[in-house]
Amino acid sequence: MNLTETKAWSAVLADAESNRDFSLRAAFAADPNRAADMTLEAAGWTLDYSKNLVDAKTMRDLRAVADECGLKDKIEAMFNGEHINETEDRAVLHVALRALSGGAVVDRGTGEDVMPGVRKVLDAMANFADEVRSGSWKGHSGKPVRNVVNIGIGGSDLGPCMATLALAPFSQRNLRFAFVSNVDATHFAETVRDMDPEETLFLVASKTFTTLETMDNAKTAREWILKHYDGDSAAVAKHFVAISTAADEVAKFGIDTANMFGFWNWVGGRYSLPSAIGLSLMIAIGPDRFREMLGGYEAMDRHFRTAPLEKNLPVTMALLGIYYNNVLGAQSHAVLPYDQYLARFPAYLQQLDMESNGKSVDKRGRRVSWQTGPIVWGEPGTNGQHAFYQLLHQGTKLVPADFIGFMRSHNPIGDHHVHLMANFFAQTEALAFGKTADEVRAEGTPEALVPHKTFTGNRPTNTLVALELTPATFGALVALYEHKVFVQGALWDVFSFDQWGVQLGKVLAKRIIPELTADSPLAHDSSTNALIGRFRAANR
Ligand code: G6Q
Repeated sequence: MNLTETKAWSAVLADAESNRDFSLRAAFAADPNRAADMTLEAAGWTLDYSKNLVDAKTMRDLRAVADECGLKDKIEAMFNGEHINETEDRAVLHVALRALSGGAVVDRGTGEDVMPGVRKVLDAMANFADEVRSGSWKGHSGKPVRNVVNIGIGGSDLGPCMATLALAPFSQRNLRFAFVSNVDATHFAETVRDMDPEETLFLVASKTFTTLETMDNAKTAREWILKHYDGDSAAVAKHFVAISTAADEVAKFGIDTANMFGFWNWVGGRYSLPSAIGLSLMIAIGPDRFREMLGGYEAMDRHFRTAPLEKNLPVTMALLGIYYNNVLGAQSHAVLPYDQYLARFPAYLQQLDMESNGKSVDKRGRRVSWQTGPIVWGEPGTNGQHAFYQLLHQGTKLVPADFIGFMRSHNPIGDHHVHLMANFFAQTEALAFGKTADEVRAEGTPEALVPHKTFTGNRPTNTLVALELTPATFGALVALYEHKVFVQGALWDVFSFDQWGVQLGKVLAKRIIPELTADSPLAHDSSTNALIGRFRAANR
């Protein structure tokens, strides 16, 4: 059942109708407990959702929609290892990667408890990470590693890249971490430009080990190493490890499968940061901190699975998003972290959310008549304030936004953190309450300027705060968004764990590759033919 088929959905629509003139100013004035009543806690995080365009009744009705859609059962189906990724016939068990304090987690398709494998890989990663960190893992010429370069793309890049930056305060600073993803050779060339091959370790991260971009970059990296060592192929084993589910492909590439860290087809790429795909992060912060991160993930998983819907952070954020997306017509959702360490978090979320819920057929393959996933975007504060916040404050679009901040800074220098957080608090206040024309006039503003200086307010935000950005709060934050995406996909009745939409472009690119270097006649449309012709002419 999708959200529009529930009885409660008509109540939600009726709420929106009767709340047409909803005003955050009026709602806060009428109810001194609004903020307290609309604040939730879980896994080190506080969510204040009081600055949203909803009242208690709308929230109740939204929760009723979730109930009618069988959300609780759907959550259980995921945690219980059922094959909820039906189009690929797979379990969706990224939650098992961090279920370290519990017992067995069984893949219902194979009947296998996945936890022994999870623990085994985690231990192998820890041993390897310790060797690299201590300098006992040596390159082919006997030098310890100084540069760790992850080669991967999409889910095999965005998570570790984002997380290695996010947890930099906990990382071993004599090691340098870099991420090469783009098939554009510039990415590789510029990344290794100042690196000494003898001190460089490549982690080739690819679930399938067949991805074009990753294989191109990995081959180029291998050539770069071999060139340095005059073709001595024994160097490969010392400068390359693989992270993959495909041992045969890894062996074909020439990496010793003893240096391979496995994961499983029940881990989706964009959910794979807590698997071996997080090896670069583990090398950066060490196995203990990595386990603290998994603990944070697990705390949010437990909360998601057990907390009643009205106290449930991922569920609440998902329902609010649905209200804006499906009722009030918002097309996008902004994520605005007020922490430089989370600079790549919006990019990471773009994949998590848009690849999961950017679908337009329901689980039975019928075209949906309701909106699905929003466009997710954002930048770290305060940079965004000096760029696109104008539109957030005075534009014609409804853009619900999540503001994410920390009470304490890892770099308590001068007044920076006070200034940062003053902006953080000021923005959601300004967005919610605006400034009326009368208030502008009362400042003596000339009448002609009054409309330009008026702020309508009523622009909805969530505020998410934690004491500090730590491995645990970081893990909990990622899990919070994973589960938010899950809830939305469940109510939209789409398959959130496949990504068929990325295939067509890949297939067409494979067809065009030989055409770019040949002179054969072209049989595309006239636009594509002409563009390819231009490329051929420039590269003759
Ligand atoms: C993520 C997607 C996708 C995937 C990349 C890389 O959920 O499946 O982004 O992670 O295409 O795939 P490989 O890890 O197989 O190289």
